[in-house]
Amino acid sequence: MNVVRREIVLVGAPVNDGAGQKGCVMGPDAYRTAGLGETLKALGHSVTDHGNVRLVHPGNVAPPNPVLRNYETYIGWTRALHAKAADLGSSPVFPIYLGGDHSMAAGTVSGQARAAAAQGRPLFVLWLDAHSDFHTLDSTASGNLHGTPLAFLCGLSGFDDLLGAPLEHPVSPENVEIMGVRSVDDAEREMLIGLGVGVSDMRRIDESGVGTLLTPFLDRVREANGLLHVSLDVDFLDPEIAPAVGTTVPGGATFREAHLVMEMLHDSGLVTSLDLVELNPFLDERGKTARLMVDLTGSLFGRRVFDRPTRSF
Ligand code: 6HN
Ligand code: MN
Ligand code: MN
Ligand code: MN
Repeated sequence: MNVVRREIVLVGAPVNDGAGQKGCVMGPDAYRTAGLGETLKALGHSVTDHGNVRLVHPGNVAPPNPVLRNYETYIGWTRALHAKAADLGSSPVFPIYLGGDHSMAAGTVSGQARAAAAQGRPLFVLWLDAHSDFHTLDSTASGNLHGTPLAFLCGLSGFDDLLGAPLEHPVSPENVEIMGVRSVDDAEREMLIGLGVGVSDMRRIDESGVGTLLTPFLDRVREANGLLHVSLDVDFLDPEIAPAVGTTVPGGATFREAHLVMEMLHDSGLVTSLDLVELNPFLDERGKTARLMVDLTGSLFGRRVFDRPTRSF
């Protein structure tokens, strides 16, 4: 089976203000250094690096909750990345957003959702993460805004400052699947259940296997003629294989579970945009995590051991 040649665009999003620790700002360059572009080209794709998106500071905006950290830069990054993603989503390219902490997804996914709506197609989101990132600006206790983007994207209230108006094209909660979670706060759990967001936590993955859980979601995307955005948080992976993240939680996806997800996503042909988030190169061990993330991206773009059966009987 031949790999479908994609026109890939790399977009750096050196966002760090949503995380509790410094270091994600170096993420985009770590992916470049680890050979992301070369890996994708070797698979037969074309790759163009658009460089890094620049933050446009929105000016003074009073935070609705005193616990929020760096509220104004969350607004600035969301607007800048929303505009970039809405633009890229309206062309036939495949954008890969190189983070940057997960707060960047408020911009990338809302921009992709705008572009999807313009094509009359629903956007589905696969959120691969140890956390659900489903806090509102009221419910967050840490004040770290990387814990909030998925609630914003699903249209929960209180986020109107981000784009300066209510979110026009929220992602429908039933079109979201969160996989790999093992750390959910009480307030998040109630909202996830109330809205019917799909959650495959690690316990379900242990019992059923990632493949069994992923298949029905991909079937739904296909039946709805949807577009699929994948948001891959480094902490989806077990910290033993991916230490370079500030929010490690034990018991994450194994090397093979993660590759199988990527391989199945590739074979589905449904994925149209990707975030690689939360890589903190300052915490890495000689580039190990950055290289694994590049490798996983390679699987998403068609790398396989054999491209056809070795025998016909
Ligand atoms: N991430 N639920 C915790 C909080 O601070 O709200 C952790 C959030 C982690 C966010 O990993 O992208
Ligand atoms: Mn996350
Ligand atoms: Mn996480
Ligand atoms: Mn939380």
